[in-house]
Amino acid sequence: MNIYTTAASIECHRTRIVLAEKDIAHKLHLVDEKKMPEDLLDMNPYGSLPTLVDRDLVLYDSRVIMEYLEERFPHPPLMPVGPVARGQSRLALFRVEHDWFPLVDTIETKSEKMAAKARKELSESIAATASVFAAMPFFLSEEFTLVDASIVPILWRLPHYGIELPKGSKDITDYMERVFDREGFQASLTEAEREFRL
Ligand SMILES: N[C@@H](CCC(=O)N[C@@H](CS)C(=O)NCC(=O)O)C(=O)O
Repeated sequence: MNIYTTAASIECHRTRIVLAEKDIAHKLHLVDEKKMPEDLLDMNPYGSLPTLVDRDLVLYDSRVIMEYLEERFPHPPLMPVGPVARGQSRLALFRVEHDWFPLVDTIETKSEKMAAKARKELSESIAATASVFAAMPFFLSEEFTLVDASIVPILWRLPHYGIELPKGSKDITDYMERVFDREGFQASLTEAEREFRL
């Protein structure tokens, strides 16, 4: 199995976390998104990262890749079992992708004025979720799931984005310590990502 990812984007990072949590043997190709290799452009019409190649199968879009890995390598499971819990997990994934990912994109790529507004919005939105982080060891779950794999890349980058969570965010910082300490999370980090918290 081959995976092509950037060294530091949150979408790419969440797929590397799933690979590491499941201890899936793979070859990682770190790609500069501005210099996409020709063979990758031939395989993926969107020329986007991450891209996963598993024998004849080529997958792109980080959500599609994570869900494929979950089904192809069911152990350890990164989705709950029952339909209600799975529905809640999928809704949480949708909300993270819909509400938080675009704010990260604005912080990383738009003007300082827009980035400042996005920083404030992201910080407030994460802080407003404190009770969910407090309720269970992982997000809406007793076990680490795809939702955690999607949230952690953002939390890891908060200092890099210039975001300090408001005072009284202990439940969130405790959660951060729990997930940052995981073997899988540590193994998922590229050198560039390690530098976000040196
Ligand atoms: N929705 C996609 C977004 C991926 C994405 O935006 N990837 C960027 C790198 S962070 C990329 O491939 N940029 C190069 C391009 O689109 O040409 C996903 O989750 O995989």
